[in-house]
Amino acid sequence: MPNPVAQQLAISPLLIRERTGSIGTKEIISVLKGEITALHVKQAFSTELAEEITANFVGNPGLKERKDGVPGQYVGASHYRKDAATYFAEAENARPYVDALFENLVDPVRALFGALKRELHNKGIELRLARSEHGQANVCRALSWSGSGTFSLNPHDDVAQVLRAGNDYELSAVAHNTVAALNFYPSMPEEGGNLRLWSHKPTVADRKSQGVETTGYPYSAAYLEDVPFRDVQLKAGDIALIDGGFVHGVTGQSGSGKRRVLLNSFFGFARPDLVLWWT
Ligand SMILES: O=C(O)CCC(=O)C(=O)O
Ligand SMILES: [Fe+2]
Repeated sequence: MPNPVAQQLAISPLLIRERTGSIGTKEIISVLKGEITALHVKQAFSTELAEEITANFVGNPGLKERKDGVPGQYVGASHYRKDAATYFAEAENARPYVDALFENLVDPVRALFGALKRELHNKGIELRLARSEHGQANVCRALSWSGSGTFSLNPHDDVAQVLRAGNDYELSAVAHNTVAALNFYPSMPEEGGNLRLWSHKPTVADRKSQGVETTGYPYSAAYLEDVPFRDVQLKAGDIALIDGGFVHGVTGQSGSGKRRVLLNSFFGFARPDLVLWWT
């Protein structure tokens, strides 16, 4: 007999655009508006730039091990599970190390931010870094996941952490709109490390049922068992921009040499005339 109270998980179609070249502001805005789920731009920045940023990450004096339950190393600050005072103070302290990722280089994340800022300004919309009395967000953070097994970064969504950010964060308003996650990939392993996107955008009730209401991390294999997914096959020099409300994760990595390094930022509409950017 069918159980009327059994939760039926909703399937949302994945609209993924993939191409080679340079990223454009119009397509960034279409992810921001929720018109497409993901944009994968291959060879979006040069191998030379990718290698220099990777070397600056590996040798960075601000490189740290994550201690918040997500296995990985990082440079910069993450708002995940932090109150605003802690996050913005960390962002201020980490700024010299984030800047050191791009020493003597043209920072491709800041270049994209600048181009988007001009395009939105023409539409009467302000784009700026999230801030508080304690400081301002950085343009990006750099990450290298170290989970082992099926996933090097477990399946999760990026909205729960924003929804749960609390009233002292101006960015919590973005949780009601698309939370866009922007990833630049300076280094990729020989095999694996792909970005897996599942056809599912969890609701608050879904998260509660999985015990991940405040984190959106991690969703179990059992929960995702019947959900269709697609893998975005990444190479160094690629950019992936996704609607972070869809469950996503990073597949296991193999190969002897290169590690997987990404530059990540989040952004979204806090108001119809304001887009905030943070990490
Ligand atoms: O490493 C990736 O490709 C995805 C990163 C991610 O999902 C995150 O930082 O929330
Ligand atoms: Fe994510």
